[in-house]
Amino acid sequence: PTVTQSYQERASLPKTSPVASYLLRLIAAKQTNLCVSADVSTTKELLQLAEEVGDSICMLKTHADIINDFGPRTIEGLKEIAAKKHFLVFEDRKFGDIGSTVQKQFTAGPLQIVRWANIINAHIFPGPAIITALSQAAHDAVSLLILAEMSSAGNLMTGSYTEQCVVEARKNPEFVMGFIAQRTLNEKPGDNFITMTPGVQIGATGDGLGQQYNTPEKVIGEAGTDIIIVGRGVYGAQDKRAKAEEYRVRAWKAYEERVGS
Ligand code: 5IU
Repeated sequence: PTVTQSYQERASLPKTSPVASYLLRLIAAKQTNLCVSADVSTTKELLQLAEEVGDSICMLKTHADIINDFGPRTIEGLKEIAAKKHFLVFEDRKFGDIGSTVQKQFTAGPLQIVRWANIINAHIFPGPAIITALSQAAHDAVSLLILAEMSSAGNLMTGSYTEQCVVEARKNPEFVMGFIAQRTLNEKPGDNFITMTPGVQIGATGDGLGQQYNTPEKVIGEAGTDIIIVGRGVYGAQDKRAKAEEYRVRAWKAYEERVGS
């Protein structure tokens, strides 16, 4: 299965979504399986962080709705830095409503997510039409992650719920690039979903508000996931560039050891 295959090999497997293929090639070229979660509150901080860590990441994760002054300047700035530094932008909006409403949340309002995000995510608790609705409102350069597991203590996304996420993903491999989960969910031959894992920090076990942390070695090496998502571990550091590099090197080494390269 995919845990022993390189990112490069996986990029050209059949039924891989176009955005997934692009991301896998980008990861291989930049040698980074690190995504930084930019949970900052102003456009200035967001763009500064993107510049600082841009060379070390394959993806920047945003929460556009926590940026006080989010607007055209944020969008243009993000797009420019992402193009210059070669990373994708993932808006962690976690859609979770009926199809008609998520289409509006995705394309309209003050955030206009469809205009700037390469990757979005959704819960499937409203039923599978959420996937169809988002895919209809999207264009070719957008791909979806299904929220299959969470990192927070006592969360309810387990067992048959998680399994159902995989079932729905397999029905839509052109649009669904993978999962947010704590372990790889590629179980059947032919599965080539990308798993991205939040709840990663070196030297901390939690945040006192439910968050639970693992190390890059644990999630990439042992749990077989593809990308670590790190927020406070990076943006909370004095030297964010150096910290991002530290996470990149550790997560990349864990990947190389896992695939045996
Ligand atoms: N995030 C999680 N856990 C999850 C999901 C999303 O932490 O299961 I789904 C988000 C929340 C935050 C980032 O934006 O990932 C992690 O930030 P820290 O590394 O600062 O804990």
